[in-house]
Amino acid sequence: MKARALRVLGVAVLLGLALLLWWWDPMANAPRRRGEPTLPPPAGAPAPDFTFVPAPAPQPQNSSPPTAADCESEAELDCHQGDVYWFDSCGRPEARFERCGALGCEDARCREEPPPPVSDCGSISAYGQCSGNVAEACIQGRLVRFDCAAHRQRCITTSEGAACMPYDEKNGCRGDEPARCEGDKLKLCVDGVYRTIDCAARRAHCSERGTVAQCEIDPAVIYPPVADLDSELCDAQDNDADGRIDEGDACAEVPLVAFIPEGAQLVNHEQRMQEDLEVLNRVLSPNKFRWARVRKVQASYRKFDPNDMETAASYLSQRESTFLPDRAAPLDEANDTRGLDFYIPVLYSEELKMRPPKSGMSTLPNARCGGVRLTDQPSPISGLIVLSESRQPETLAHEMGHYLGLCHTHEQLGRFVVMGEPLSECQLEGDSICDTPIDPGPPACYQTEACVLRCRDGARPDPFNVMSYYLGCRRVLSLEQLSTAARNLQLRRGWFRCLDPRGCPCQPGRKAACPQEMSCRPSGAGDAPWYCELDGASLPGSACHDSSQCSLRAFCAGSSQAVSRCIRPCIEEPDCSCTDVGLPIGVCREDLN
Ligand SMILES: [Ca+2]
Ligand SMILES: [Ca+2]
Repeated sequence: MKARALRVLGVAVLLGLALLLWWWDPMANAPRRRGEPTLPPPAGAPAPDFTFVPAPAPQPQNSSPPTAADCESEAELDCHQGDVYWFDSCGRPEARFERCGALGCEDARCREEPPPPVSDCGSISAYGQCSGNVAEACIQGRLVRFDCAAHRQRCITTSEGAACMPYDEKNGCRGDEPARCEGDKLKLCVDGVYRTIDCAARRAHCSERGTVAQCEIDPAVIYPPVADLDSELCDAQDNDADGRIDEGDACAEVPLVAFIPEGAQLVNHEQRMQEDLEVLNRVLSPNKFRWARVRKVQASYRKFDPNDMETAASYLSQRESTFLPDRAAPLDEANDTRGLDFYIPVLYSEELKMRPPKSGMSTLPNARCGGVRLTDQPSPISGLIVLSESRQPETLAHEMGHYLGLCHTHEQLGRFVVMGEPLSECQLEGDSICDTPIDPGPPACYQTEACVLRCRDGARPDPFNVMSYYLGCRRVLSLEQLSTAARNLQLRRGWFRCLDPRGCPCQPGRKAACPQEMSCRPSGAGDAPWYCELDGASLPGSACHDSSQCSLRAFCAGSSQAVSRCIRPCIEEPDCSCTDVGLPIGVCREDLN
């Protein structure tokens, strides 16, 4: 039953691959990659002149720290050691601007009054709410108001709660706009910005019924089989049906590396780090995590800008790894200098540069949570968890949930799913996890007393779930959440060595040429080497712009007569008949039209 559930989940992942770059119509003008020679057609080739369209040239992800060369002096005012200070644009404190005394400093100003008592938060939670363009949230027991308009921003209720966000003339939205179709593209308002999902990339079309718009499967399409999961996961279940639970090294300890910015003011840090770890190990048991290393990083990470997430994830994911010791910054000679062959980076910042402030953030594995892909954009392999000083003891466990592919329990994932996929009802709503109760979210529910919720529509969410936003109550994951996390941990372990694609050469004709959810792709024309790269959102047979969009073993190739498509190299499997299109390898005829 469990294997079947996992298979269904796998199908959800793979069918959920869709894609689309909203500014580009793939059928109209699939661009050719620059400078690639056209191969001569062999005699009898049905579609001559095919050439590869590789993903952007493989290169190690950013392995040097962002430079501090262009730090501008007196870029902004912010709090520092209880007073207001000038900071340069790299986040380093400079001269004191104002002394705040006993009242202390908040949001770049001296506080005018003593903080209100805990009860002043009333029904407003840490999730917060927007009152016009004022964001209100309960931060560490105090009601905090941010006038977004004063910073020329708007207040948007995101999946992380009320947040000040920049105006976006082109793609901004409020959140209550219904989804709609534009040709084969589905337009959704996600966290205040329109997002486009290309139904065609999922071999589906966009369908509007009344006020509901969604991608809908084309019944004629036969999907390539989904690779079965056959290995043991650390989830308290017997995944490979050999009568033993979590055998072998399924539950091997997971190394965490803590990164501490130079000069960071972290109160009681060592003790809090141990507390973070203890809660993490309780919540994700039987998985075990340990602090493998603690490393210093540049001071600019003291106040973490969420816009830097991808760059920081790339750098910190490789900083302590085996394969880049010479290219990464020199390791500390006095300590173990050998790289780790897998770890999860955790950055301890003083605060996240968001209004209202958040206690942590994390990247998702291949842009998925609950098995559902949330964007068509290719996703990097690297990932990062960032924690701030305002975190709760369970924040690391919550962010680890995201890092291992779990959404909030109040998420609405159904809108990203392709209708007609073989999914159960419960996978089409909420967090796409069947054993977590429907959660309308903190704006619709409040705690009448500690951890007792009352929701407007009578729903009964679990306030104890770590992936909820009911702070102060969170302490468990459901069994299915645990399985999803364990599976994503296994995926991330597999991907890790391919952080540098050149560390991941592959042979395209082999069935399991790459770690799961990665595909073997050409780095250029002719006999250029092939490397394993993370799957994108496009199914085999759909139009593509470059190989980073393709999935299920496919790469992107096209010719002067045929639009570029995601095409699989042929191997023996039921839905693939080999044909020669003049590439160095045979391809599946089924993917050509
Ligand atoms: Ca087993
Ligand atoms: Ca297991």
